[in-house]
Amino acid sequence: QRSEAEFVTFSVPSYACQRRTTLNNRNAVLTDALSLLADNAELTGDEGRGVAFRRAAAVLKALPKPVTDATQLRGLPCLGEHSLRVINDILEDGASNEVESTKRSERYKALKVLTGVFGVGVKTADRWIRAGIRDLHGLQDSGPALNRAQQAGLQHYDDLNQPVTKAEADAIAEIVERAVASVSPGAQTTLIGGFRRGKPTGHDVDFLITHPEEGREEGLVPKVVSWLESEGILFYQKTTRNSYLEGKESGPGRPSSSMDRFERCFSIFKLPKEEKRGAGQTHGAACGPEAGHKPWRAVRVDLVVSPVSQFAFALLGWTGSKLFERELRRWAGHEKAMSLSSHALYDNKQRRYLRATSEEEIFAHLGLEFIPPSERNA
Ligand code: DGT
Ligand code: MG
Repeated sequence: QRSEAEFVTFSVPSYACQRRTTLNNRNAVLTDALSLLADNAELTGDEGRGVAFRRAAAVLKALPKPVTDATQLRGLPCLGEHSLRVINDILEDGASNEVESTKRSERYKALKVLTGVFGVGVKTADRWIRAGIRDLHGLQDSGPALNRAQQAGLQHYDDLNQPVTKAEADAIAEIVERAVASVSPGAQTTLIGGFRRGKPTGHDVDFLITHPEEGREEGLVPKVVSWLESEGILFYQKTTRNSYLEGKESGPGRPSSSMDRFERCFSIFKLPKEEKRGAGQTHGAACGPEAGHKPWRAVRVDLVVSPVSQFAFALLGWTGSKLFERELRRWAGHEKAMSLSSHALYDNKQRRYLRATSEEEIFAHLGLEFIPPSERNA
């Protein structure tokens, strides 16, 4: 019989943005299970339940030690009945029936595969499944009209579902920096998203571009895109223009939730394969199974352009993790009566915008201790 006193008990604050969450997750078995249930909830349109599982997983990610006994979790925030049941099952039996049967379910598998196609969201996948399409072969054969993004996604499904490494992200950063420098000298490019948080891999590579002179960043995306196109680097791109000011004119003066209105480009790069990228040494006959294949690999790249006056907000908003962002906005709204977006911070009581030129200042406005990117891995 072990007594409770032998167990470490944990204590964590309830908002993820109040916690330091590194990539060193000591409870991956538990958080993987909860993340899978979150995925499943989101794939079936139950966003509320998805967030609940994500919050529970994030609490476990912040713990300094592996959980060995459910009594250690007493008093922890965000662990609802359902999450606790799953955690208990895994601690006691090594697995959760709910997680295992979800993983095996035809619907989950089909939703995972179909939403794994670039350009396919939950609604589209759901419609296809109801039409009897279960996998990529089904998709190819039965041929529902695919848009340009989805065609690109299907064509390079394997490439786009193979994690991007940090080395590949750095190679892409070099290309993007070269493009930006040639179309707008003085403009600055910052690696954002998961790679800024120190992740070793990602599903895409995200960049934030700005120019130190306000206004000079306007129209930058189309110029960068033309440069990349002339170099034959783009396989696919879709540019959306900045609509922040238009939104402000037609609507109320404050930023609306998480909707983003930056000039933005969703793209797929043709990244030369490593042996072609390196010091110029090619291996000739040693190319093996890759011989005769395309000499590049498809990588998803997101470019976002922000005016320098909004840069700190854009940087904070695009560094993630997604849950960390969501929690920042929830904290701002519920605890501070403020509205935070990737463009601005509005104080609802003072009825004014709070300026900031660094992430540190935004945390200070929000009454939060500064959390560096490497500790935002909630
Ligand atoms: P990854 O790419 O899967 O390794 O992980 P992340 O964290 O880079 O995730 P990603 O690339 O989907 O997005 C990067 C961050 O940018 C994410 O944490 C939240 C933010 N973000 C992504 N898409 C949007 C958007 O449409 N609007 C806003 N406001 N933020 C976004
Ligand atoms: Mg990313």
